[in-house]
Amino acid sequence: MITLYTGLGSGNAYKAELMMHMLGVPFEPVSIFIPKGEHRAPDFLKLTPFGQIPVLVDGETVLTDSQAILCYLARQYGGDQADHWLPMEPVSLAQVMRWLSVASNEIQNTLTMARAAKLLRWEIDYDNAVKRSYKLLTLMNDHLANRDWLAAEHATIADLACYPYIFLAAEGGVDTRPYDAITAWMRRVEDLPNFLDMPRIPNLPPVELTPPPNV
Ligand SMILES: N[C@@H](CCC(=O)N[C@@H](CS)C(=O)NCC(=O)O)C(=O)O
Repeated sequence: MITLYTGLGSGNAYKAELMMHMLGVPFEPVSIFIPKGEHRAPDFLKLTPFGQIPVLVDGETVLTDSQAILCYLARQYGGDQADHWLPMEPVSLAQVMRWLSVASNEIQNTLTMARAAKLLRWEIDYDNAVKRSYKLLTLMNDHLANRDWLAAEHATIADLACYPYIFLAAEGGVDTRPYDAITAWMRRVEDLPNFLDMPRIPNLPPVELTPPPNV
């Protein structure tokens, strides 16, 4: 049985949960509560010195990083859909990797940071994170204007990697509603077979949305 170290509110951990749910792979969740510092506990740091969730343990295999975990799940448990989720043909593989990089860099450093500033009171330049979030949303909206999926003609792990923190944008004060192509893409992701809604942190105080620049 797979064990997933996860945590309520973590978009990165949700990526792994979503993929396993969609593939019908059973797993046992172990909750790590970051606000209480459980990610710094010695036993957890033995699993990952980075002290981050998610961590996936499958037998002898211990994997960290949500993008890496998505790759593993697609190829190990994707069955006859493995090539769909993560194609091995060089150009298609590169297209998927490109958007996995966007998930772990551009999205993480803009939308995720704006949310961390609001939710976890991280001391970052919030206005700059919001400004760069809107710049990224504009780029992604343009990219999706004439295609259904980020990296291929069908859904891939790139879509699952990019979805969570765009879905959670409002918790960081970022308004995705004016971005029509992104909104339509999110609905397509949510309509995928066996989609799992992200469990939400209850009773979050409302966050004031920063108006987006003209789109
Ligand atoms: N690149 C990693 C980032 C993981 C990450 O930042 N996890 C957050 C929760 S969403 C965390 O554990 N933060 C605690 C910390 O960095 O100290 C991934 O994509 O999984």
